[in-house]
Amino acid sequence: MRDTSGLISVRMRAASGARHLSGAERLVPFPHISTVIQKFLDRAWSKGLLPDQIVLTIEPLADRSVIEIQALDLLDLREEGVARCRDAASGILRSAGVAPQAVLQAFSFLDRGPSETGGAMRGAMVMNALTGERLEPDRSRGVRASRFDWSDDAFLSIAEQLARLGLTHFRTREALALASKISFAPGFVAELCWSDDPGYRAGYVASRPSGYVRLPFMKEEGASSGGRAVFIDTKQADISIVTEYLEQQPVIVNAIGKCRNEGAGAAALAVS
Ligand code: WAQ
Ligand code: MG
Repeated sequence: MRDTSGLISVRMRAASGARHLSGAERLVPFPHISTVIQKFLDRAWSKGLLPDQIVLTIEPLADRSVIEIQALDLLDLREEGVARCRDAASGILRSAGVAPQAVLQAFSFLDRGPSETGGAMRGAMVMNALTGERLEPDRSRGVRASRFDWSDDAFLSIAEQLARLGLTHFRTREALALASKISFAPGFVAELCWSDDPGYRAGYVASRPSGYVRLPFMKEEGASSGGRAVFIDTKQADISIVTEYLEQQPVIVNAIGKCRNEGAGAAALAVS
């Protein structure tokens, strides 16, 4: 049994006015905090957008027990073009049990910027998987998944496995840990995500049957829209239970799943 006592949640968010620019999460022992903070500050200033506020939160977990999970399997689906990537994503979401109408709603919100002001949100939309209704109480902020990280061993293994597939960007490693935590949420059905960073076009869909399916072109070059939609089965869990798990439950991803790639046209393999 790993000793997870004494872990500290370190979080960063950077904003310009009301606009969310970037954020990051770690769960580390005390001696690592200063290194983590330095990396977070580098990131907050590295985007070419000058934040006018950076909020750092350093919060010991106290006595809340930590759940250890295995990462989702990852499929790097080398589909070409936005239309084909989005078709593949929609198909996988529908196979996982998201109603077609809810899939369309999610794409339309992420395309126009899901926050009330039309920009990116700090957190995720939480949607009813059958109706597409948005459930999160604050539609500008969304629900931010927090208090999760890779274990040191799992981080080294996943970095190596992803590098074999040519996936060396920190975003992929972070998104896989985040999606893995989210996939254990009560009532979880599926997730859709792409970055709000105009220079980063890749995104993913995740579900228990498909694992994490990475798609290289979820939006056009230069588009600054993006975000996350988490689809839940409201018969199994209501929004308050889901939110509590996503925000509060400490999760360490201590084992990796299988990582592989497939060429264009192989979306059906993701769900078979
Ligand atoms: N919890 C909930 N939602 C979040 C969180 C979080 N911890 N962090 C970010 N979001 C939401 C928020 O609305 C952001 O605007 C949006 O997701 C995108 O965040 O395999 O980098 O950090 O290479 O820009 C996909 C990885 C990258 C594909 C996703 O997201 C790959 C990414 P970003
Ligand atoms: Mg971003």
